[in-house]
Amino acid sequence: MTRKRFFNYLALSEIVIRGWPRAIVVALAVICLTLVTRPVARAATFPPGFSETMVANGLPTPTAMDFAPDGRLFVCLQGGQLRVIKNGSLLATPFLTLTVNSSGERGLLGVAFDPNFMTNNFVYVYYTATTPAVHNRVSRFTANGDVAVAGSEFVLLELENLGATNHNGGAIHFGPDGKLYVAVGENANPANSQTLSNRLGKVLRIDSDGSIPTDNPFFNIATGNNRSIWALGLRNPFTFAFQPGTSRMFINDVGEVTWEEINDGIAGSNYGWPACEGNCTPPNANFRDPIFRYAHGSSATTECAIVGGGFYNPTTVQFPASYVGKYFFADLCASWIRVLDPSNNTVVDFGSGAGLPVDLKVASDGSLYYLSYLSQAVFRVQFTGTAPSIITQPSNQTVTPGQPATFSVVASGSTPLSYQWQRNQVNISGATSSSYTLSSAAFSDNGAMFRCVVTNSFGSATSNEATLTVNAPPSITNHPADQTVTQGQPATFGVVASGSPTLTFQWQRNQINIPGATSSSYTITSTATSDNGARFRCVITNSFGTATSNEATLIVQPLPPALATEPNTDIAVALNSVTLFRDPFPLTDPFNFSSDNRTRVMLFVTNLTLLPNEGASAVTARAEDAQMNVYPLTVEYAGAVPGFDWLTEVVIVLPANLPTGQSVLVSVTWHAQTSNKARIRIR
Ligand SMILES: [Ca+2]
Repeated sequence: MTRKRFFNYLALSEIVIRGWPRAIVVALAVICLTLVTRPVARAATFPPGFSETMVANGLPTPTAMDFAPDGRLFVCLQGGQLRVIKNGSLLATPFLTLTVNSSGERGLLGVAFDPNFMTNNFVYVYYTATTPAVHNRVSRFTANGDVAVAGSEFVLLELENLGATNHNGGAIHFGPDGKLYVAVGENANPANSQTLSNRLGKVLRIDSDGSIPTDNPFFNIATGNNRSIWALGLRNPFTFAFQPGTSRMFINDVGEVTWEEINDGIAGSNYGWPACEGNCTPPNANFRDPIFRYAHGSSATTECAIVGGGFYNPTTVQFPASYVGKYFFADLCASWIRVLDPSNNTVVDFGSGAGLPVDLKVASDGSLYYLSYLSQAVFRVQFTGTAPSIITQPSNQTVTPGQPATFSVVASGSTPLSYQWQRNQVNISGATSSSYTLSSAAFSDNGAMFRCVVTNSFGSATSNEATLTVNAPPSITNHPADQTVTQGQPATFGVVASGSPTLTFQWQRNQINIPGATSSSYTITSTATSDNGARFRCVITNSFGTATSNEATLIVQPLPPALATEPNTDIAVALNSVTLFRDPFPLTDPFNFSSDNRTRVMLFVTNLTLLPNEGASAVTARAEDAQMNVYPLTVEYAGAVPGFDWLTEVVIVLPANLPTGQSVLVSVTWHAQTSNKARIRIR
C-alpha cells in the first residue's frame, strides 16, 4: 500500500501513483529539478501591512529551525549540517555536521535548546544515525560559541531501527515542565502507532539527560524505554509547538490522503491513526479527534502536509494585538501560511507563496520566521503597517459667495488610504478624496467646519476642523412693505438682510437719512397727514458692501371731519343759519356774501386741516331731507378759523330746491372721509 511521504518532492512517483492531475505532477517535477541545483526566486504575499525579508539563503534541503535563547537561529539541513544564523547572517561554519542517513525523509530533522542553555550550552538534535543500523537518535551537544564542542555528543535516545525511509517525525521541544518532548513518525507502518511496544508513531517525554519521568502516562503500563511514550496514535508528527506561558501544546500530524490535523497535545491521548484520519467517523471515545483539520485538494491550492507550528506569544508583540495567542501553521505543498484561533478553532489565511515551507517560528521580537524548502532560505515576516497620521491639516478658507472653497489633507500611513470628509462632523456623501471642494459657497455656508477622516487597515486619523468663512456683502431678503394707516396710528417699516457681520442699518425718508433710525425696523409712533405719501427705505452696510432696500410708501388716512354740534344733540353749530332749531340769527341777517339771495350757512368742522394750497374745492357737502333725498351743496368757502387753527369753517350755499319747513342733515367730505351728519332747520 502506497502512503504519502512527507517529502513528496523527493519522491514524486508517489504523487503519480496517487493519480494527481498530470499538469500538477509536471509542475512539481520542474520545481524538484530546480531544487537540485539552485533556489527559486519567489515572493510571498501577506495581509496588508505585512512584509517579508530574506534573512539568509544557501540552506539546501532544510528541515527545521529554532531560536536559541540568545537569539541565534539554528537551521537543520537534511544532510546533517546544523547551521547558525547570527545577527542576520548565516555563519559559514556549521555548528555541527552529523553523519546521517538522508534517504527519503531521513536526516537531521530537529533541534532544541536546553531551558538552561544560557548556563549549560546544551543543544539537542534529532537525526537519523547510520550505525549500528539505521535509526533515529536524539543527542545532546555542548556549544562553544557558534560551534559544538568536539566529542561533546551525549546520546539521550536511540529509537527503533528503521524500515521505510519516510515518516520519521523529528520535532523536539522542551515543554514548560522542563521535559524534552520528541515527536516520532510511525515509519510507514501504521500498526506502530497503536502499540505501546515501540516508540514509533508517538510523542515521547524524557528528561534532559534521557531518563524517563515516572509521571509519564504509560509509565506503569509500558515497559523499558517505551515508558517514555506520552501520546500515541500519530502518523507523522513532523512538527509541534508549545504555547509560551501556558501548558498548551499543538501537534501537527501529517495525514495520508485525506486530512491534515492539528491536535491538542494532552498526556495519554490516542490520536486515532490508523483507525481514523481526521475525525473518527463515527466518533470513537478511545481516540482524540483533531481540534482542526483540513482536507487535501487538487487545485491551485493543493495541500498535502501540515508543517510549522508557532504560537504568537512573543516577548515583544510586533504584529497587531489581534494575533496574540493565535497559532501559525503552514502547508508544504500549497505554500500557504494560516492562523488558527485556539479560542474557537477557526482558521484564516495569512500568507501565500511561501515557497514550500517546512517550518515556521515566532521570534521573541515578534516577527514570524519561516523556512522555505524551495528558496533554501529563511524569511522573516514583520508587520510594517502603520495607521494613518495627518501630516498636513486642512486650513481655514475665506471666500465670497459663489466662489469655490477647497479643503485638503495630507496623511501618511500604509496604503491604501481612504478618505471621508465631514461637514460639521457629518459625512459628506461622495467626498472621499484627499481634498474636498465646495463648488459654490453661499453665505449660508459661513462658519461651516470641515474635517477629514483618513482610514486604512490599521486604524484611522481625524484631521483638525477647518472653518469656512464666506465674506458676503449685505443681501436683502425681505424688503419694507407699503403701509396704510389712519392718522395718529403708528407705522412700522422692517427689512431683513443677510451678510457677514456686522450689518449696520440706516433708514431714509424720501432718500434722506433719518437720524437715529439705525435698526432693522423703523417706527413712526403717531402718523400725521403730513406723513402721507412719504417714502421709506433702508441702507444696509457691512465691510464688504452696501444694499439699499426698495422704497415703501406710507399712506396716512386722515380722521373723518367732525361737524360741531350742540352739546348732546345733532344740531349743527352754525352761523347765519336759516331758522335753526334755536334760530339764533334772523333771516334778514345781512351776512350774505353775494347777490344771489341764497342762504349761506357757516359750519364749524374739526379734523379738517386743509393742506397747503387746499381751499373750498377740497371740500364737498350735501344735505339729506326726511325722505332721504340728497341735495349737493355748494361749498363756497373753507378755511381755518382765525385764532383757532384746529377749527375749520365751511360756508355752504343752500340750493333753491331745498324743502322748507323742516330740518335736513348736512355733512361734509374731505379726502374721501365724510363727517357726521348735523341737523339744520329750513324755515
Ligand atoms: Ca488523528
